[in-house]
Amino acid sequence: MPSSQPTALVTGITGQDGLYLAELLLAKGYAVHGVVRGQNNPRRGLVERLVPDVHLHTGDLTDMSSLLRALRAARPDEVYNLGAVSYVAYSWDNAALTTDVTAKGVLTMLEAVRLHCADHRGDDLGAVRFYQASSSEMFGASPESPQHERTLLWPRSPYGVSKVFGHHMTINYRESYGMHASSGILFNHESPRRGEEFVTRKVSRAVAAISLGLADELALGNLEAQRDWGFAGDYVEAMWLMLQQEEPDDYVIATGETHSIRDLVDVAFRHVGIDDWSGHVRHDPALIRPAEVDRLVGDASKAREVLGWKPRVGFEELVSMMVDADVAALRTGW
Ligand code: NAP
Ligand code: G4F
Repeated sequence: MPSSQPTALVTGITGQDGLYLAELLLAKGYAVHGVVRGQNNPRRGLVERLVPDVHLHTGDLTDMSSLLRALRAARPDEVYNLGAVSYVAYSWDNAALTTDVTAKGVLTMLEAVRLHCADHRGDDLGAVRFYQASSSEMFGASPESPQHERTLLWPRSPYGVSKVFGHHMTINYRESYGMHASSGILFNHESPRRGEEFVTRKVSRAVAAISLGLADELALGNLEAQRDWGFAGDYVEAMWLMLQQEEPDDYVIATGETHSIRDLVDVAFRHVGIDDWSGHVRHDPALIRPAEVDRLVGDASKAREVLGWKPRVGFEELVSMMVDADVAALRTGW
């Protein structure tokens, strides 16, 4: 960490994790820069409202020169590559786009950092530390449980395959060029800022609406899949900790507990006083995925031992927090 004010550049700043990470870094005294894609991006205003001190740059992970410009303007000590097409179900219908952004975009960003260091940082590849947002989706159908850093990767979707590419490319840049490049293999993490396409937020939003008499039904796909769900605010702290280590490395970040979608629905409905929710939930076969990841549960002992990281928010607290936030938002007509 330099003695002057540290600087970070974050791709995916408009997403759930980007916002929590920006808040964390600002609180730690960083100058924070973010990459926002597209013209008139509707989420740009959200970033400007929630984290007004962040400096925004227009850029896209598929556009190398835009990333080089952002790097030159920010001169970061740390780059957090959070940008991705991140919705697994969408990745089957848009497999080529997912590959361009979620897979090749990682290579483009790594290469942009390498070129930036060569041209503007005295060829010092250690001048910029790099974090890659890898995913437990990479484990997919792996028979091992719980999953750890050396578990076989067996992705089950174009998204998962793309994340495996980005993960190995990050390791390869570390091994080939000595870059300080770390990869966080994060299990599902959620919050009131989670996109409404993901199951936790879809459930919290619908349960809140049903409890207020604004809706009656929630359509869901596979209720039996199991996920290791944590709180996004806890997980961005792990990202930061990885880049504070002397040596770059890969870490699983997880709670070590797994719950089914059925458990999630049950906890959410019980939180608003509805014990028998069977009449409110409809099974929609269209929401079943071409290939499912049946069960994820992570072993984060390495992160606990090396980073001193552990999750603070438990499953029931997380679900209650999300339902309460959606009730409050719906009450104010948001
Ligand atoms: P998210 O809310 O979906 O945010 C994704 C971000 O990527 C958004 O800011 C989005 O911008 C940006 N993006 C999409 N296409 C881009 C492009 N072509 N160029 C630049 N940026 C682009 O995801 P999240 O939950 O915050 O997750 C952050 C990262 O962690 C992602 O890489 C995700 O795959 C990974 N991850 C997430 C979890 C989880 O459970 N949340 C677990 C493991 C790994 P727009 O707002 O403009 O769309
Ligand atoms: O909430 P999900 O869409 O998250 P998924 O597929 O686990 O992916 C998320 O976590 C990954 C980490 O493991 C990230 F890398 C990724 O970017 C993303 O953030 O679905 C969770 C489970 C699946 O098994 C799905 O089949 O919920 C099941 N599900 C059942 N009904 C549903 C629905 N998922 C969604 N989104 N919508 C449903 O109606």
